[in-house]
Amino acid sequence: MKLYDGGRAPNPRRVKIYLAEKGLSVPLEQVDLGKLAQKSPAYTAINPVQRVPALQLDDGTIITESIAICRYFEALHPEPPLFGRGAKDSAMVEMWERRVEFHLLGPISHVFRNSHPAMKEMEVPQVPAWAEANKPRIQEFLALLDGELKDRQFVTGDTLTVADITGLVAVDFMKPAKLAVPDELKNLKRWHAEVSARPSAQA
Ligand SMILES: N[C@@H](CCC(=O)N[C@@H](CS)C(=O)NCC(=O)O)C(=O)O
Repeated sequence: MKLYDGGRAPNPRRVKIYLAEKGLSVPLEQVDLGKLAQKSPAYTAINPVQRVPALQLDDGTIITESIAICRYFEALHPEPPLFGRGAKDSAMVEMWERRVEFHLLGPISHVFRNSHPAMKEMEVPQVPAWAEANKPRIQEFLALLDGELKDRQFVTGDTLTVADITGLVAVDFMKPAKLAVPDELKNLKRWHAEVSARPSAQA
């Protein structure tokens, strides 16, 4: 088995943090995004969508999409549960993971990909206006999340889940996207400091 990784890229980082939280280790193979290796014929044969991460199983099966990869490991290693336990809890984790992915990580990525000069060859065409359009959406969702975190330690309750992992990666990705969390969002800052202090955050 091996995981096709992309250095500091946010999506493979979600999987690496997840694996660290589970205490699992998987051999990594680097795909050099700086050299557009994800677009090479060799990698396109692995993932026709030309994105990382991708997990290759020993029988040759390829699983892509960060959450699909995490779910594969969750089924094999259910403890500690990072996708919730039981019908209601699992639905809440899924709901929050998708909210964080679609309303935070996605928009931050749009800003980064459409405004950063280093992304010129990867995001074709770059649309600076789309970067600008996403900025207020990010701030709106951060404020919403800050309100939720007033009474909860983690995004969905009192234990860490994949929703926190996606959230951590998203907030850390704000730095290269040249975005900042406003100082008044104290609950969000407290949560971010706490999740960042976990050894898994080093991934
Ligand atoms: N929905 C995918 C997103 C994967 C993705 O966008 N990966 C980025 C790195 S964070 C990538 O490979 N980008 C290369 C490109 O855009 O050419 C997931 O959840 O894994």
